[in-house]
Amino acid sequence: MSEPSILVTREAGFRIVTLNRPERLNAFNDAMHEELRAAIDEAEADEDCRALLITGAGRGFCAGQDLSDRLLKPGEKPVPRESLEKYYNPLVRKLRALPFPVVAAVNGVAAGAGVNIALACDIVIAAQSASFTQSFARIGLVPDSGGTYILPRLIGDARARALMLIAQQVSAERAAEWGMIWRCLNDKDLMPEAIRTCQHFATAPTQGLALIKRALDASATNSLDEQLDLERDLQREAVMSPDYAEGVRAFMEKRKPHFRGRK
Ligand code: T3D
Repeated sequence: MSEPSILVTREAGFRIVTLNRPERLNAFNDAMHEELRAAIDEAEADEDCRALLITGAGRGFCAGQDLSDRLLKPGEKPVPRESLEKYYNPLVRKLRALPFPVVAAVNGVAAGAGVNIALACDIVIAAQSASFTQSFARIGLVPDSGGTYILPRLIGDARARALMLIAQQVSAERAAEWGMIWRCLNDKDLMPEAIRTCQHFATAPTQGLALIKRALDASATNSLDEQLDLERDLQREAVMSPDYAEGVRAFMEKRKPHFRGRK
């Protein structure tokens, strides 16, 4: 039997999903997409799951689409590819909409869709040896998986435009300096810190965090007026949650809160 392309570890309150095609720097083929989708759907269906950690096996995080699946034989005509519609777009939409935080622990090289999938996660932490390459222009493609939307919003148009048109590699350190990712850490500190972050989320007010994700996602296109209305609506929901009541009670009693999470 062949190795699974996705490994899932269940921890208390969160799951670790490892992209597992290290010989291809964890590039996506259809089977890996299917397995990742199933792993994320299962995490979403489990009310005890309050955070997801995505990382890669071996020296890479993810090299985007497996190009060996795209090699045409001499004389063969290109065929339309539905990979964005079928896999990459639903994946990015799902990561943004999950009702709990998603942490990307970028352990090594990330290229193509691999970069933009990491950037679609809520918290991106990278090892010092990791790098990010919008490699699409090297092979005549357009950056996808939300990259042309998310990257300029993170680092501004000038840097995003150059990175995408020149397809130059960016080190994890530079990415952190530019605000493209949350943190760059020594390689040995990456997984412990990513796990600590998920452990924090595993006891956090998850429903409130899900509302924060919704507010931030909407802010990219809303006017201030629309955003104020949205904050009002989301806050109305948050105020009614048992976690808010518990948060206030714990604050007044000077103790740690016991949040219910997704239940
Ligand atoms: O068609 C559609 O569905 C459209 C959708 C597209 C979405 C996309 O993601 S397009 C972008 C695809 N990805 C790339 O263009 C990146 C290709 N990879 C690279 O540029 C480099 O490998 C890296 C910059 C990521 C890393 O370079 P380096 O020097 O550290 O490693 P390497 O030696 O190039 O790669 C190591 C092995 O992984 C190597 O195999 P080998 O020679 O040891 O047998 C290499 O061929 C393999 N590999 C790396 N990336 C891919 C890959 N094999 C297949 N597909 C890959 N994307």
